[in-house]
Amino acid sequence: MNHITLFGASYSVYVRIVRLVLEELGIRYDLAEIDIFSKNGVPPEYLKRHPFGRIPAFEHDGFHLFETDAIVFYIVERFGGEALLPADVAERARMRQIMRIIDNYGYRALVWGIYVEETERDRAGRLEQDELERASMCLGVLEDLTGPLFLVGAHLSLADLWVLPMLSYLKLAPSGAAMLRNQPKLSGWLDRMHDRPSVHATRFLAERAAS
Ligand SMILES: N[C@@H](CCC(=O)N[C@@H](CS)C(=O)NCC(=O)O)C(=O)O
Repeated sequence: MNHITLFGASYSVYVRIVRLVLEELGIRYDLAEIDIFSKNGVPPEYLKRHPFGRIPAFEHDGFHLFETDAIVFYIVERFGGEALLPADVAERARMRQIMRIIDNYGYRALVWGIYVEETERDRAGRLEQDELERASMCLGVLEDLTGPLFLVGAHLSLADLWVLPMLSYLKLAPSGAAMLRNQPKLSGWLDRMHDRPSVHATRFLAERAAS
């Protein structure tokens, strides 16, 4: 297997997606902390790993990658993690749909629009109606797609590991927690996911502080 290094920060939702996959598959790795939000900006050395200055970046035995989707599929295919991909074609398509919904519509609305604004910019109780509606619409879409056991089908899939970090932050924000209470399938799923060792092992500092 040799050596895996994940570059990023333990507070990052995208870094956590990759960590969850590694933890679920029992793969050892090192996390090299890179703070792209430091007052000095993205460390210039890091731009060689990720020219767009985002996290995570990844290295396995001299093979370099960035972009979470590419990293995760490399890990799954290289290290025999196919159990995280539903066998059924329709379920696999649903998994990818949920992953892209959370990337394209969820990340900005839920993490930046609600969590960061309320908990880091002190806007709890002062968000505009359209900010709340954007997030709540996205949660409603996910609620409709959520299955009875996991987000998709009868087994854990990449969809669960993609959505978990963002909803974990959302739940720490007062408006986010209130929105989740209106989505019973999604909040039941989130509670069950928090019992998994991989989820516990990768908890955000803010979650540990809140517990
Ligand atoms: N498309 C990238 C997105 C990664 C991403 O946005 N990561 C966040 C941290 S969770 C980041 O680097 N944000 C910095 C920024 O928005 O400038 C991927 O899938 O890896």
